[in-house]
Amino acid sequence: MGANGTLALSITGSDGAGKTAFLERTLQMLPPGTNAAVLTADRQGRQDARRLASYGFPVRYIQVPAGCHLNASMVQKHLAGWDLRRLDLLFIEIGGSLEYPASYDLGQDARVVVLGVTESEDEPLNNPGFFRNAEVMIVNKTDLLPYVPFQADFACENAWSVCPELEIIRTSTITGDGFGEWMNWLAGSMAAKTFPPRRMPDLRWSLQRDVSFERCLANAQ
Ligand SMILES: Nc1nc2c(ncn2[C@@H]2O[C@H](COP(=O)(O)OP(=O)(O)OP(=O)(O)O)[C@@H](O)[C@H]2O)c(=O)[nH]1
Ligand SMILES: [Mg+2]
Repeated sequence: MGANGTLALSITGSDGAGKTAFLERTLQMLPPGTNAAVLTADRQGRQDARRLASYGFPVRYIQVPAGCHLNASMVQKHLAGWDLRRLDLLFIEIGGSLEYPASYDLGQDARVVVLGVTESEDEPLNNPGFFRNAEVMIVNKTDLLPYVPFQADFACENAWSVCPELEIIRTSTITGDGFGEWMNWLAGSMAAKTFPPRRMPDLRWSLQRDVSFERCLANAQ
């Protein structure tokens, strides 16, 4: 696993797509000794953070006030006190109720978008912000495919029309299907981060473009 770099991944997708369940299984499958941490961002409700905290990794909740967008300042503020030089992996779950334009830069290395098979195949066209600029799409809840009319191939075509380079992995957090492929992607991406040598997640450019957290909070009050 990465000994010299923090891989920061954002996890987006609609409400209920299975982002937290996906992260739970991922945390369970991480090789022993992996230093991982999780941020969960939402308007309200710490439930996801509580669920994720039971896997032995540090978890923090970012409450995004009404009228504010999640931004790199908020992420940075919630990293305070964590030794990022020792961190292999940072996951940022972005609640489905938060707007997520493709232009958002939270300082992450890669964007992962989760699409549940209980959603529409048109989701990539209806909500392109989640999919454009993403590296990986997780088609989740594949255990339900025999019971829902969802056409996975059609959803993939729609996603590729928005983001041609998108890598697509089909998973079920219930059966564990696809998690071998996902964990391989993760291991490869972590290994790629070991060169160049470990650096802090680069928030500089993101921070310059953000409205500051404090100003946003003040406006929201
Ligand atoms: N059948 C099935 N259900 C799943 C799967 N993954 C998640 N679920 C269920 O889908 C529901 C929503 O899962 P969550 O992980 O809370 O979804 P989320 O995307 O984190 O939702 P928000 O944080 O509210 O945006 C829960 O009841 C999960 O148990 C899956 O692979 N198969
Ligand atoms: Mg969640």
